[in-house]
Amino acid sequence: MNDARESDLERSQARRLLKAWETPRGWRYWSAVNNSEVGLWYTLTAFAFFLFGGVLALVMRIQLAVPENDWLTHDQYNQIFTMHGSVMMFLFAVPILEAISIMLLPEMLGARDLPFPRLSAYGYWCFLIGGVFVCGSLFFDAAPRGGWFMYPPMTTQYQDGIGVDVWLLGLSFIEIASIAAAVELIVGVLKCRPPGMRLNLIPLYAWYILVVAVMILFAFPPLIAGDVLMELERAMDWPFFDVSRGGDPMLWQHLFWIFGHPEVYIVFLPSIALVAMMVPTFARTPMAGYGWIVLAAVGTGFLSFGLWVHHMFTTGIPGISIGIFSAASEAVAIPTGVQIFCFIATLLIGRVKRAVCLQFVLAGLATFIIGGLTGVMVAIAPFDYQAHDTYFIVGHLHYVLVGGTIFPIVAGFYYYYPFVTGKRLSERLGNLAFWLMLIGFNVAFFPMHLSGLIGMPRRVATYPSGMGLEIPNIISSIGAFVLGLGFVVLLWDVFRPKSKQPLVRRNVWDAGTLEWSGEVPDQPWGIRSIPIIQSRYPLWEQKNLLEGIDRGKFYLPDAEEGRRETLVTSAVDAELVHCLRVPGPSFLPFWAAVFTGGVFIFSTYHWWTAAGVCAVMSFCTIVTWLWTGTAEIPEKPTKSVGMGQSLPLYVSGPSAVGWWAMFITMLGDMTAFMSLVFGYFFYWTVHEEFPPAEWDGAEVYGPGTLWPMVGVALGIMAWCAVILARKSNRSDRSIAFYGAAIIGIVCSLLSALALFYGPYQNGMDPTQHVYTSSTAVLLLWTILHLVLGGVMLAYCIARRIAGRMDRQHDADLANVTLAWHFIALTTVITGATVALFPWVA
Ligand code: HEM
Ligand SMILES: [Cu+2]
Repeated sequence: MNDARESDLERSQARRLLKAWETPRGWRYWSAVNNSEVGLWYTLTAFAFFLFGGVLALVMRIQLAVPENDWLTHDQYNQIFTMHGSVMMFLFAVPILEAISIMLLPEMLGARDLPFPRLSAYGYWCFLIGGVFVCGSLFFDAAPRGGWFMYPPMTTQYQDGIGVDVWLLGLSFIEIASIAAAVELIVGVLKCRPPGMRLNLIPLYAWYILVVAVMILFAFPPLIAGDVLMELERAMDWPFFDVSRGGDPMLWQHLFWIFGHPEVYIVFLPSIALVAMMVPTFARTPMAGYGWIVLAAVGTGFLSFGLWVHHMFTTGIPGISIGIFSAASEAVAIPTGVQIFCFIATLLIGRVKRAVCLQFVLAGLATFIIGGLTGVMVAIAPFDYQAHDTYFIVGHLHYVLVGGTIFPIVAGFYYYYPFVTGKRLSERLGNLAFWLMLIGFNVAFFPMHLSGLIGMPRRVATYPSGMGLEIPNIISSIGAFVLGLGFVVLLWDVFRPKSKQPLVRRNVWDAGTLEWSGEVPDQPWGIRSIPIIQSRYPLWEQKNLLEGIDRGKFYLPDAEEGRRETLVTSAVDAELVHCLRVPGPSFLPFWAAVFTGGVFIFSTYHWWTAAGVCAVMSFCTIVTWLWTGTAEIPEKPTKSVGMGQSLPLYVSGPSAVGWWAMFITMLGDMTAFMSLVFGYFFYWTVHEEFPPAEWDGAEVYGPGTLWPMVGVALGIMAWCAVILARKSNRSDRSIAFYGAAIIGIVCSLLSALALFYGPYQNGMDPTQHVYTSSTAVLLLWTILHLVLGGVMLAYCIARRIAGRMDRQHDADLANVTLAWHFIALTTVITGATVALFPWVA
């Protein structure tokens, strides 16, 4: 081919590609689902919540500036600190890191998009709606007042109003969005890498995000389970935390901190991940100790699940637990130290270039280390007895959180600003913002350690004069405003007009990782063609890479059919598996989120009819979305993806990303369920007689043995029918398929009915005692899953009738079968727990 014809071809390919990936215009812009749009909205929204939380912090510091201040009432102050903590943790720290990942990860992996763009969009809209709802409550004097960890019985028996429900339902709704993003990110890292990018070549950021997303998957469900229990207690009077009926508030503390401690690392690790991308760039050398960092990140993730009891040292738990958890807490300093040493080593080996980003990175590491040291102090139980619930803790936690998340995120903000906008932030203003923030932060938070040691408790609206608390408090308040000023400078720098400033050149920082291969201004396709990767820093080490990418020399240079496509590769070696067609813009995720939000929001006010209507609407929207947007049968079995390769357009079972998403979701689901089971056995350990024969003079009835066992038997039959349906579909015996699927539906519904009938017939009263309520919650959970399993089967039947599923194209059925393995397991565990365990107990 001669040059002219070649460039003609390149141009028409690029035109088609652009058309396929075009961002919708006008009001349709909001139907976009592409990672660069959704990631950007997500980031900006999370940042807005940060500013809101920051303003609340300043309001608190005004109140606390002088002793015996009555500017705020105690009740207002309670709402404000609760909202500050909850907003910072749930609406800022976790979402912003997921947001940044949604935006950056595909670019780092040379993918056109994440595998489930509509899921990201759904997660975003859920986050926005839930966040506005939770924040809005503050303006109607309806905000939660129980602190960010909402301890019962205070929040179940001693607080009026709907504040606690706003917290439980609003935040559970947002946690679902967080889990959705986690699923997306795990599958993204494992399955959507460019060919050749084996696990040991992936950017460190992707490693960290993988670890964090897995942590979210196992940390959030226990909290959701706790939320379910507390909301059931508040709405239906099921006494999980009510001691007078055998409940125990300690279960909440366990579930909360099984989530709460990993949470600290969930927000810390992704920030460190940003640091791990910036350090090599500014040191101009690959990161030292890649393997060590990965091991340390994985190790931190594991260890962080074994530390939660250090938040409960003062609750009267046995000395042996205190000893074990105290030692484990100190141990986590080791992997954290390893990572920090690797960063410092890299900076020492390299030729460091000065930049505001790097200043923030270093400030973040130093601040985090100080917070880590006070952490080592409070992990020693006798010291914790003194410091617990004082301002020493407030000092400690902010050193960790601000050093571990805020400074690195601000650094990342400077670093990736040109990536997103094509413009640069000013180094001069950046320097000013840096010093204001660093000095302001230390002036604000260092004195809190002292006021805490003097004895100032946290969560108090004011303090008496004459105890030596005046000076540290006024200094703290001044520091807080200096810190705030630093953010004002940053905001000014972001919003000041930059139309005169020329666009930056491509790869402004001369970085080595793939996200910087993007053109300036950025093109919606992400990357012109997807290269083969052989190095951790391809832009430094692979010759002529950019030229090849731009000329469409690598994979997927074209969109012949006008569809959005990306590559799916194998999890370990990143060998090509299939060409995935990802869905384009749609308002369905938006409406699905609106209706799901309605369910949670109306439930807060106990408007059950409206909530029910929303539930039906959200179900219909989600089914439409799945029906039209997933597992579509392609017009041809394979397509050529460039470089002489041809790949299948449809796969099902473990090669399909949908299968992975289902598997991961079910792991999270199972974790929530196991937390409920944990609750049941926890109550067994705290009671001498469990189940009790009688309580308060009345007999206690359980669910009996017969009907739960019938339920389990029917559940297993349903599961067998599902497997049979899968087999029959594969061998194209359609009568057998329909028959088995219908039997599956009938059995699953009957099984649900049997699980309900046992307690009903025995006269079990869930409000009577924690035994009956914890039995009832397990049954309820299982019944809901069985019904859902039935609905999934009905969906498969409809798909086959409509010709959207057939013998080879059976991804839907493969995923439903996978879900059924988990549903069957849930049913068996529930049966064994509620019906058989009482015999041995
Ligand atoms: C912007 C500067 C900040 C200031 C001036 C500030 C100030 C405060 C103050 C004074 C309290 C104590 C309230 C009390 O016990 O009475 C507090 C609590 C808290 N802060 Fe901050 N904070 C800031 C940033 C952050 C950030 C970035 C995070 C998390 C990422 C955070 C998370 C928390 C949490 C979890 C609590 C505990 C709330 C509770 O006791 O329920 N803060 N903050
Ligand atoms: Cu902890």
